[in-house]
This record gives sequence, structure tokens and C-alpha cells, in this order.
Amino acid sequence: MSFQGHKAYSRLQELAKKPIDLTQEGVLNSQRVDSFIAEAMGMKLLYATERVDEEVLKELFALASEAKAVKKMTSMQAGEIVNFIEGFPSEQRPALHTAMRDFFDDRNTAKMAAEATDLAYQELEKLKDFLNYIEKQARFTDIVQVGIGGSQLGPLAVYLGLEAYRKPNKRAHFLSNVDPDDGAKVLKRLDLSKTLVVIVSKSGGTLETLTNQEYVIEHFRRAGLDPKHHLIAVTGKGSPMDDPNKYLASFYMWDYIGGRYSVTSMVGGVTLAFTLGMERFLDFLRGAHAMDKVALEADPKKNLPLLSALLGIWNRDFLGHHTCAIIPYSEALSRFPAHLQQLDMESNGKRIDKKGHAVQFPTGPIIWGEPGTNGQHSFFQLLHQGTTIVPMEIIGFSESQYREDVLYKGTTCQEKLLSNLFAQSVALATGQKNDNPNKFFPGNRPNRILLSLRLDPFTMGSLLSYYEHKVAFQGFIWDINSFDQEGVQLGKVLALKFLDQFEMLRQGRKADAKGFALGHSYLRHLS
Ligand code: G6Q
Repeated sequence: MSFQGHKAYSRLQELAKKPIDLTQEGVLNSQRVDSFIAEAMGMKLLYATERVDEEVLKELFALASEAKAVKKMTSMQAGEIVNFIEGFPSEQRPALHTAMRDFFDDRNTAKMAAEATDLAYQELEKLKDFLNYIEKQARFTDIVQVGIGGSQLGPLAVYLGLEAYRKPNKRAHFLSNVDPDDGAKVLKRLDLSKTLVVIVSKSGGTLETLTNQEYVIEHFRRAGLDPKHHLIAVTGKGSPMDDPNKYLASFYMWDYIGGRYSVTSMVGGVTLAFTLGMERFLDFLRGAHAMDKVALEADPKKNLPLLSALLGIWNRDFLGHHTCAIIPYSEALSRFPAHLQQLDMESNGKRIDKKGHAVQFPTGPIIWGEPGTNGQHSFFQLLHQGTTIVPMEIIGFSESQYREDVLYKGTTCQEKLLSNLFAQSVALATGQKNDNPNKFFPGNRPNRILLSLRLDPFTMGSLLSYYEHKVAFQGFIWDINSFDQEGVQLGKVLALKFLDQFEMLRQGRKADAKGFALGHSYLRHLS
């Protein structure tokens, strides 16, 4: 059944004509705050400031049930093929990122999932041995992760998120862009003799990553060091990078792990376990695994990622909002919105459904964000009084990571951070009446808050998994394929054609104006 064919769809359309008015006196009251709340794994989702009431929720839950959202999540976690477009050549694969952390209680017994977990466990054991081995030698203090997109954004976001917990003598750095200044900047600050480099590429063929690998190798050679004693590979079995002779160690991932869903595999594992230590990395996996179980919960009021997915669909498809800001009130999560931007926009930025038909409704919104309170001093003006309504997901923590604070004007930094978080949520929802149009705030700007005690490894894992499942649930309900990314191919192909032109020029041959006239004209404008 298509998204618009569900009975709940038309009822929601009706309800969307007159959503609850949060600006009316007394609507946002304590009782509403206390009842529009869901909780799991120590995480609370406060959604009193969304434009929903009990009737809307009832229909959203009916929509989830008609779309068999939880059943599809169960199939995904079991390893059934969810990455496909019916009747057309497509990837035809499971999406088994949950198997990468299914090492704890209540393991999935479905054959595909269990096999994937066994393979992932072997890699984890290999990593433990490898880290013990290099730890004994006390050779390395720094690790550089070379990789791009899914092979960089998530691991970087999580590393920064958990830097407070890293071992004092272990640091990570990331090199992704093929911009030579990126490489120069990263490598310049390192003592290469104490540096490990993990080259991460599932396909083993990404031009930026392979180029940066050469860039790094060149630097090791120039420093008189043998790159083979410093480089590790994380790649797909059988990929062009699958050549253990070239690396100090090789770790594997599989085609059923999408790049943007790969943080809990060896893609994030090597750097995170090196810097945090194995115990904390396991806690991170434990948190992700715990949220995987929450995502299987049938009751949407207990299934946080499903509830969040439904609120997002309400905002996107029924209230017509095009974008969604993710604002963590945590400096440690400064790159988390960038990871979620890829996770969400690459997964759900789709215009066809799983039967290959063009959809007649909006799918994934534009995702962006920066930490608060910093954002309040820049783009929040538009969020409060601009002409575009931007629903917001706010992430906050009761306690800080380092627990070092100062009392100023009677309150701590953490209390100031939290006061701002709550204040923004309320201000966006209720607005402010004023006879002066310049001081008038229209309100009714939907937002919700995801609140946890502290950003520790377990919570970081849960947060990551919460968003992975939120995105997957939206894809299931829209009946689109959230697990491929054909949209990034065209640009790659064209870039290769431009590169041919550069190569021809470098070889002193006349650029091939006839074969690729457009390329020729663009290159002429380089001074
Ligand atoms: C993520 C995408 C994409 C991918 C990068 C790197 O889901 O597929 O961002 O991760 O293009 O790919 P490789 O890991 O194959 O180098």
C-alpha cells in the first residue's frame, strides 16, 4: 500500500487543516508537558511543543500500523532484503547495521542476522588482539582516519562526542577531503613515527580516499618510515583495498552495511576503540544495541525512534515544512548534525517509491544544525520570526561530561545551557503577542526535546541508533528505499570526465574539445 493510500493519511490531512494552536493562552501547560512525553533507555522525548493532540497522535499511530512500520523494522533487523526497488536493477541487499552490535543480551536468532553478527564479532576480536598488540609496544599515540562520507562523518561525530572519555595519550584525526590543504594541515601536526593511519573505504575504490592514502604514504616515505608499519585498512572483502600484505592489519565490513549506517562496524570501531579503549567502545555498542530493541517495541509511545519519525512525517507531509534543524545543546555534538544530515538526506532524499513510481508527496526534509547556545546568536532570528517555519529537534543532557563548572550570577554553565534549551523550545512554540510588529513572535513553530542524563558512551550509542531507526522508519512509512544512494553517481561520473581533461592537459595534449566540449570550456576559465 502506498503512503497516500493508507486510511490514516486522509484523516491526517483533515486534521492538518486545524492543528492545535500552541500560542493560545494556557495550551502549553504543565499537564501537557507531562503527558506528551515518551521514555526509554534513560532517554526522554518531550514533544508537548509539537503541533499534535491526542487525535493526531492516534492517526499517526494508525498510519504506522497500516504501513507495518514495526514489522518492517523487525524484518530489517532479521536480515531480510530491504534495500531494493521492485522490478528494476537495484542493490537487493539486507541492511544489517544492527547485527554489528548484537553482542549482548537477547540476540537476534534469525539466520542472516546471526551470521552477520558472528562475522562482526570475529572482526571485533581481531581488533581487540591488534589493540593489545600495539598497546604492548606502546608505539602509537595518534590515529588518522582517512575516509569520506559514511566512512568519516559518523566516526568523527562520535569521536568528538566522546572525546571527554578518550585515553589521555590517544588522539584521533580525520582526513577526508581531497583538498591537499586538508592533508597538509592534518599531517603537519603529527609525529608520524607514532601515528597509525586507518584507511576506510567499503568499496576500496573511492578516489578521494585512495588519493589521500597515496598522500599519506608519500609523507611516511619522506619521513623515512615504512608506511606498511603504520597503515591499517577497513574495507569490503574482495575490494581493491583487500590486500593484507599492504597493511599492518586489515578489518572487514560487508555490502549489507551502508556507509552512513556503518559507525558501529569496524568503520568507526578502529578509531573509537583505539582512542576510547575497548571497554568504552563496547559501552557505545551496548547503547546502540539497547535502542535497536526499543525500535522493535510495538507501542509507538514506547518506541522513541518511531514516535520521532511520525512527528517528523506530520511536520513534513501534513503541515508542509521543508526542513528540520537538529540543535544539540552540547559542544561535544558539534559534528553530530553533519552526520545526521548525511544519514537522513542520503537515505530519504528520494523521489521514487519502492516500486519505482514517482512519489506525489514530500519525502526527507533538509536537515541541518549547529550546537546551541551558539546558534541562538546567529540563525535563530529566522527560526523565531522568519517566513520559513523550521521544525526543530533539540538534544540536551542534564549533566555535563567533565562535570567541571563555575557559579556565575547564582547559576552554573550547565544550568544556563539547559535554561536556554527549554526557553527556546517554549518561545518557538508559544511565540509572543505584541502591538509592535517587530516584537511579535508568531509561535506555533514545532519542536521536540530529546533529553538524557549525560553524554557518555552508552548514551552516544543510543542516540546514534535512535536516529538510524528514525530515518529507517520514515522510509518504511513512505515506502521508499532508505538504503541506496543512486543520486550521488551522476556527479562522480562527470568528475571523471573532467579529470580526463586535466590529464590530457598535463600530458601536453590538446584538451579534447570534441569529446567533452563542456569540460573543455570550464577548464579554460581556470587561471
Ligand atoms: C554512505 C555513502 C557514502 C560512502 C562514501 C565512501 O552511505 O554510501 O557516503 O560512505 O562515498 O565510500 P567508501 O567507504 O566506499 O569509500
